[in-house]
Amino acid sequence: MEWKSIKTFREIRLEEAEGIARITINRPEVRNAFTPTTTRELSEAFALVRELSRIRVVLLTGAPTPHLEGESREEWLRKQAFCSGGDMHVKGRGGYIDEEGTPRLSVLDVQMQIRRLPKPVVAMVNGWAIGGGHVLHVVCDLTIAADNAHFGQTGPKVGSFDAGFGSAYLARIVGQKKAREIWFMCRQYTAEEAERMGLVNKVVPYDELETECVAWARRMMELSPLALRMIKMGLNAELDGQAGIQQLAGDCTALYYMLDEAQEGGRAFLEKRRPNWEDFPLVP
Ligand code: 2NE
Repeated sequence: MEWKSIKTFREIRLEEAEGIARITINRPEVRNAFTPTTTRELSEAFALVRELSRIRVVLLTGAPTPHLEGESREEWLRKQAFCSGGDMHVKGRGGYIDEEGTPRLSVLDVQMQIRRLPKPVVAMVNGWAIGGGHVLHVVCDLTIAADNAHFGQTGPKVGSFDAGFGSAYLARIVGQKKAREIWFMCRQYTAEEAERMGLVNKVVPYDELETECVAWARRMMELSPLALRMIKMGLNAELDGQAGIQQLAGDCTALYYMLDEAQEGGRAFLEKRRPNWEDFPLVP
């Protein structure tokens, strides 16, 4: 893939190729932990890819560390990270402190954006997916993991937790007992274990990760974008209460506006006449 930058950021990269966007958290020196700057940039990137109609699928991943001299492949693989959650260096009272000194938990907004994005988002998990980084892959529509990846929550060990999507939605994926184990024990799980519990869709060798994700993206791009969008919103609506129904209903309204029946209502108002619904019989 010939990835081309869409926009330059400080802590992430946003690129595109052949209708696929690739968003990369680019802080490999701290296992791709996020700061308020990272989450602000992620929000901007997801907003941008939402607007770009040529983008049909989004991949989310972490930047690799450079190879150090004398470092074996195993040592290097062990370091690679998708995301290790909030940056503990900037965690203060009330959240993660931004450059102006304001505490923020804006990763929750990023989670919501991923769930609401009307396009599939694939977590391309190239290593550690830990803490808030684990939650990021959980909220993606699909997860493809490299065989070096490890998964887990650390919150109760480091003075944090995510009782929202990070717990409740996790339980919908792996079941209540397993979700409670993941949070109450704070253990790490291999990619193989994660696949067995339904937490990831597929595990592949590290070197094949991007090829596999691109193949999945291309497969989805052969299918109806609107059908995928409505399925995503329907799957969310079942879990998200009235907010989920509102999202699905919004998409239904957009579809309704494309019908002559809806046009007739608007036209009749502007022409100061009664609308004529006779031409639009309901199908059974
Ligand atoms: C990810 C993990 C398991 C990797 O272990 P290892 O042994 O491969 O690396 P190491 O030596 O721990 O880390 C390498 C460097 O990255 C930094 C470390 O401090 C270290 O820096 P140096 O000593 O080389 O200078 N680093 C790694 N993760 C970091 C982080 N999250 N923040 C700042 N620096 C980090 C291992 O590193 C690990 O367990 N990391 C911590 C994971 C964690 O507890 N994350 C926060 C969870 S809470 C959260 O994310 C959250 C939430 O619960 C609710 C809402 C929002 C966020």
